[in-house]
Amino acid sequence: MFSQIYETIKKFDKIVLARHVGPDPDAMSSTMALRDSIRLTFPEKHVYAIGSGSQRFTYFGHLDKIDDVSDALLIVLDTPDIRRIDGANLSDFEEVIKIDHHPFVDKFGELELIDDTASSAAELVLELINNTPLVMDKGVASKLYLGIVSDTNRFMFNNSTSRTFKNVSSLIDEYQLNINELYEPLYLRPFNEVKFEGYIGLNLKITADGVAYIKLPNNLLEEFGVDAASPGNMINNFNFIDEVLVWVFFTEDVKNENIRVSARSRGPVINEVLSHYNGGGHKYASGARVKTFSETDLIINDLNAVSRAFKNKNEGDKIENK
Ligand SMILES: [Mn+2]
Repeated sequence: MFSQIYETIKKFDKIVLARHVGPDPDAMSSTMALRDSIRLTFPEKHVYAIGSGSQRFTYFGHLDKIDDVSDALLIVLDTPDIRRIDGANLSDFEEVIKIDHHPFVDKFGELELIDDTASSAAELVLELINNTPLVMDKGVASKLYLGIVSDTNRFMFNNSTSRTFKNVSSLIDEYQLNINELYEPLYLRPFNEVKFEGYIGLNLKITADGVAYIKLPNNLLEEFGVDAASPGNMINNFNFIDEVLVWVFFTEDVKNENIRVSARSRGPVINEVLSHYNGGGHKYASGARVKTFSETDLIINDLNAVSRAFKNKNEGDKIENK
């Protein structure tokens, strides 16, 4: 698969890289790093990383604009479903490649490198570069490192395996990465975000089934001077709360006229629940979008049900093991 992808990249003069809407560091990292690597390998090619920009991720580099995509190859990264591709219309392209680590949703590429045991799309790009003549430099290596760190939540999620550690170890070694320097742009944040996180901690509600939730209307975001993406970016900081198995933030997004749903779990599988609400993602880290806050009560109910089932099963297992 690696060499097939490489051969296809080699064939095209114009290459566009896209990722999912509402980008996260892995989406940014994997597209920007692969773009830079293709440019380093084939300086004569025209390579573009597209999608809506985000002020938070400028340290990954600049996004590109392209109007005419005729005869171009599209590479979609970190995105399992067609409807979440940001800024690219599949039928406009000559050929499409998918590189992804989410559970399979839509088939849309002639070539699809899908591995949901990989920690991140960045890790797959790293392996693609390592197994083909594609070129890496310190800039590419730094970007990939940040994508992996972010999608594994600093190697805490169970998608970090010995494979991830081996990949990262050789990356640090070979490119002499100063990882402390790299963390600063990724994790530095303004004080108002910390205060907002404090507000969430003070106001989370926890159901009898171990589901923690909070509804965050726009006026609250304005009061704290944060945006609709902020809660989703701090949700991993609410892991390992004794009383909580599943936690979910509902954030009003006035720009897109919907409610962003971000959910995490440390046991119950939650992506199936969210797939019923225009969402999806990983087993223990998923998101969705709904139209109104009233729909969020249905999501809480459904999450209660999977959390309850998980608890009951665990209790059952414990009794059987006695
Ligand atoms: Mn990812």
